[in-house]
Amino acid sequence: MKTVAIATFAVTFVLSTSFASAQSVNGTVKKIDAEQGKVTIDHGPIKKLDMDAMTMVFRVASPDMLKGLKTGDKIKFDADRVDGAITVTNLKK
Ligand SMILES: [Cu+2]
Repeated sequence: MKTVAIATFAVTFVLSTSFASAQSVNGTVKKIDAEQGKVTIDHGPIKKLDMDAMTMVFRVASPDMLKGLKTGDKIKFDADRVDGAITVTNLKK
């Protein structure tokens, strides 16, 4: 039965990773601070961070993520706690 157990684990792993990557949050860019590497986003609920919808400032993992972004843009993003700061780890328009 060992093979069955391994197969079950593999399926569970694939399902959980694809679920995690589908967890993008919808938001609207309210303000961009490229110098500080920060962006203010009016965002929907973020289950992972136990957060309701609100407008707040995020750090960005890389300043490059702010390039081509402007106030009013609708975005999809992922956020996580990095060194104690809520950080946008992935962002797309
Ligand atoms: Cu928030």
